[in-house]
Amino acid sequence: MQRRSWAEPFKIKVVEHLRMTTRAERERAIAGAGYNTFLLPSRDVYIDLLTDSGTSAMSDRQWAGMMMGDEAYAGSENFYHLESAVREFYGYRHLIPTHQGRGAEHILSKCCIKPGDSVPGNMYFTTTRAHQELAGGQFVDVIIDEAHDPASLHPFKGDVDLGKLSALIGRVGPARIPYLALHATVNMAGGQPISMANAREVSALCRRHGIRIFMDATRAVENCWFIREREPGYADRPLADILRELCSYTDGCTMSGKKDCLVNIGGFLAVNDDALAEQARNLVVLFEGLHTYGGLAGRDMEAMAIGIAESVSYDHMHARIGQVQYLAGLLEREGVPMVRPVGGHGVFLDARAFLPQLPREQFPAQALAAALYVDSGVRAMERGAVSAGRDPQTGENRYPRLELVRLTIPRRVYTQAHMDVTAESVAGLYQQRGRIVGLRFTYEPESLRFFQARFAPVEGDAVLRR
Ligand code: PLI
Repeated sequence: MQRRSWAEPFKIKVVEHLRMTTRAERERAIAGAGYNTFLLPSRDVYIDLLTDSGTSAMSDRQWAGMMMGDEAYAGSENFYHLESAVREFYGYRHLIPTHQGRGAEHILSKCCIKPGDSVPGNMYFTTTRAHQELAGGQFVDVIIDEAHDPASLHPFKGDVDLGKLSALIGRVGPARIPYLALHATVNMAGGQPISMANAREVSALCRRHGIRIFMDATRAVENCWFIREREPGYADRPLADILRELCSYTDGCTMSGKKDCLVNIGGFLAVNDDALAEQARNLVVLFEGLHTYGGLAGRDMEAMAIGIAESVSYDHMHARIGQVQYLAGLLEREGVPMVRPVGGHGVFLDARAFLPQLPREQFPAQALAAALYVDSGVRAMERGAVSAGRDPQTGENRYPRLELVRLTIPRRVYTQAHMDVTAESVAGLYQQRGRIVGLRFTYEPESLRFFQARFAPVEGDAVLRR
């Protein structure tokens, strides 16, 4: 069969110059950043794969929409545009804008969680769990076991384990479970999707017990692309239809608009319940801003409304996930260990298999991310024990089974050649993996420590020996 390449459904109108650095400059920069890629100034970064959050390139239509910002304090026209986009594409009745996803998580947690409650979810996310714990709740992981195994080829590794959920309901009783947090796709598992069948079954189980479901819809459209590709009965359905069906099994969502919605800032809470919406509006005015802007400028809401409509385009999503799969394919050919199947928003390197010589206490994923930066100026992110933090009860480090380095692909930003350079650097490091040195903490912040922690090599003064 003749090979047909995929390509982006856009062309480039504006370019942003990047600074190339030498290895000596990068060695100084990473030491200055305490071997934490979050602390690197972006001017020292060549290809920035730290995150896909807020790093998308907006379209000309979105930029035109920015000019239509109605910056009224109350009742901005752009709020109504966003409200109708959320109603049309996600199907929820009430929209409460927030400055970004964690603002929505904060308000939802405060509205619903009482001290001592259990909050089940298909794997934790850092900010989500932090807000659940801040409200006095305890996160309980109910994802299927396959999600914790980087080598499992399960097509929907984000699925909820109904047995684990039922056992929790039996143990604590439904009255102590304010809601289930359903992530679509599951970031910390490697961008793994949930299946529609699982969402349907989880919804039936929760409804039987009167437990609400709130979806983390941050990358739900990416999830819908996987449902279309992998789940029988969805191959010919528009992504917009699949999204509406997925949302119909839930009672609302928190959203970081900085991912699927293709904006640089913004988020929202959306719910169906009138009383909960009223409670949330009362809180949003305390923490974010008036309920018709939630900390956003009118122009930001307009860009998000347009971005939502663009995000459900099949051609957009096919190219977006196609680029992630392209990078994964290059690495796979070189035998680089990674989470499989490849997820929606990035390639997640399996740092334990990459660096078997480093014990968990030396944070292999943190060390690998730092070494990658030194080698090529590619910035990635640790998603392992540093991100997992300490158990609030025991104070001990949490060591999740997954110790990953995330190469996260911003939407509509980098070219295939950037992916080639990234793959060459990762593959080269894999061949010289014996030169990578473990790290120890020199400063450990109390909450969400991965953002600001500082480290030093456990021996010598380099994370990547020459
Ligand atoms: O960064 P925020 O506050 O807009 O959103 C928080 C957030 C919530 N849920 C999920 C699944 C996320 O991935 C998420 C943020 N993610 C970041 C920043 C990331 O780099 O993945």
